[in-house]
Amino acid sequence: NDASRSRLRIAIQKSGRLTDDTEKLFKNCGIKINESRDHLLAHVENLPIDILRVRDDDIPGLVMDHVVDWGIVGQNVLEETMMQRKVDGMPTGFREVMKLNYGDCRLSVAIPQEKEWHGLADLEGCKIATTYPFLLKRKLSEQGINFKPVLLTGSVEVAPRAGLADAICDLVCTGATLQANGLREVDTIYESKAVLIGRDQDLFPEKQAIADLIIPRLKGVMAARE
Ligand code: PRT
Ligand code: ZN
Repeated sequence: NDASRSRLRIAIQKSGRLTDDTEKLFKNCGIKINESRDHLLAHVENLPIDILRVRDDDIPGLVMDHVVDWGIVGQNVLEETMMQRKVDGMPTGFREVMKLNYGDCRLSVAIPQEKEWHGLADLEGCKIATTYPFLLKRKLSEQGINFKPVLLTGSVEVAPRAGLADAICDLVCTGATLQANGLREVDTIYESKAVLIGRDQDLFPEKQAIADLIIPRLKGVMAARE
């Protein structure tokens, strides 16, 4: 239909750690989102842009399946989803439009405070709780280390205390969560920030024109905040 040809559709996180920074960035670029966060689809009034509010985990797939033109997501989620989709035989194509200057965090291995640590080889044969089994496996395989993934999508940091795992591999920002749970960070396996990605296909000319208008504004706003 007409809107799908002429309005640039961007998927952003509905509610979470990337939402405020994304909305602030858009606002500073003159992209005015008036609808509240409860609306799945928000029409930008002053520009031909539609904003789709979804869970961050769904964003890479929406771009790779060509359901939206652009998406903003953490590189951690992007990489993990890509590896999962390869295994599932699903499309994994996308283009990086630009890296963004927020959402910084690292995916780290942490172990109980009192445990000894000599290096990643200590993880051989261990149970490791994580939301990111593919990123963890990629890193540990490089070093020839075998482990048993324990998949948790939340409360990963309580797994060792609950007797579910020997170690965890989770996102860390300040380290306060690890500390509060008696864990210590011993190795960083991936560094992440938010990224703007687009579908791996040329946009319709009307949409390309919107992209060409927005990209310099995004770069300008980020440069001003450095
Ligand atoms: O509901 P939805 O699925 O959309 O959200 P979500 O709960 O899966 O994701 P959310 O909002 O927690 O995170 C979105 C993205 O923000 C992540 O994929 C990362 O790219 C990025 N990000 C940046 C972080 C953090 N910083 C972060 N600190 N994501 C998670 N955390 C967690 C961390 O795992 C720990 O449990 O925040 C907690 C506090 O961290 P500390 O170290 O500061 O204590
Ligand atoms: Zn999520």
